[in-house]
Amino acid sequence: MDTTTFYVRPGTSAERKDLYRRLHEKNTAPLWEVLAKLVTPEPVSACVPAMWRYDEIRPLLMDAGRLITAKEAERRVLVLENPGLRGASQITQSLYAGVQLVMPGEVAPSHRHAASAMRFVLEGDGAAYTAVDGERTTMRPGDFVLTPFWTFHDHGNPGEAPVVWLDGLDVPIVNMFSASFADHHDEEMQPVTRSEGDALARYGGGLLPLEYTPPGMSAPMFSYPYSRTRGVLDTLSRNGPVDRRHGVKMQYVNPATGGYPMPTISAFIQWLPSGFTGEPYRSTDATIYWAVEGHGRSQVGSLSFAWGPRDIFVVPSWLPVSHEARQDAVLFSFSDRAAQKALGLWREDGVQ
Ligand code: 1HN
Repeated sequence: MDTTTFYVRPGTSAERKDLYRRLHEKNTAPLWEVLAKLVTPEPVSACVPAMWRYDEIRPLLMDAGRLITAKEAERRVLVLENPGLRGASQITQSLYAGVQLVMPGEVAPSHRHAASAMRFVLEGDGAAYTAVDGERTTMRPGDFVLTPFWTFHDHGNPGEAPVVWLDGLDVPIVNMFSASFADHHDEEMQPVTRSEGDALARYGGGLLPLEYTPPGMSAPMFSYPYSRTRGVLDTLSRNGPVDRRHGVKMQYVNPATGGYPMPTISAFIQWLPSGFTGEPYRSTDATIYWAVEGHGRSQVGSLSFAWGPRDIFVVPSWLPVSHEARQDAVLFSFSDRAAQKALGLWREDGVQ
């Protein structure tokens, strides 16, 4: 099968060109001139493989910390711009990612928006929090934290050390549908109405409130603490199986539905044993990886990314990726798999 073209563009003539000019004047166009670009036999993406090294990004983020407050910026974030999508605030065609800093004593004011957001905490002394729906959640390194669709959220850092986390949002999806709404809370910090840990106990302990019916499409708990996640990986690293492509890979779950934590965003955590040399894999969900522990190397298409803790890299749709670990390693990742699966679009493929 020819995988480069699905349809060959016809030749042209003076008469055809004249028709195209007349079509253009009436806001119409010949499909046969663009069909090969519109319908490709395999995914074609402007998103390219790329890597951001934390030790290069962090000094820039700290400079931003001196030059602008979280309050003035609303959110003090360095957007991770895919080099193939510069200026679009996109790390992939469908997702936004950034690195956010909240300095000691700062508050990022309470707001809400149609976009769903996830955070993965990189550094901090365990004092900072995100407040969602009346409950504050402490942000510790490795924690996976949600701020689902239209929930008020503010961040605060009463600690002594800067807190930094990775933000992932479905902004490009929301804007593709022209479905963006946003507003501010009346107060800079939303009132606390539930004590910390309430949602985790209520929904995240293998139990649910009696005859619970999920009120929405997002997980009712907002935090997946790394201490728990790491414990799971630790047990499974001994019990296996270790997949030849993924190592020990688990997905974050909405405990009320068994589905993904939010309707558009899926997130994953995987453990790779020391010496692991994974086989290539590809899928239609372009994926952002975040190295949490250990050192390794990932082959993404023709590029090879050597990573260590807190480095970020992105794998475009349908490009083969394979991972190697020099020592026991943990990778966090997220993608739009939830949205693609809901629309019946998602595909994966082991690559020979
Ligand atoms: C946002 O609300 C946050 O709440 C971070 O921390 C990044 C990027 C685009 C739009 C909204 C936050 C964001 C964002």
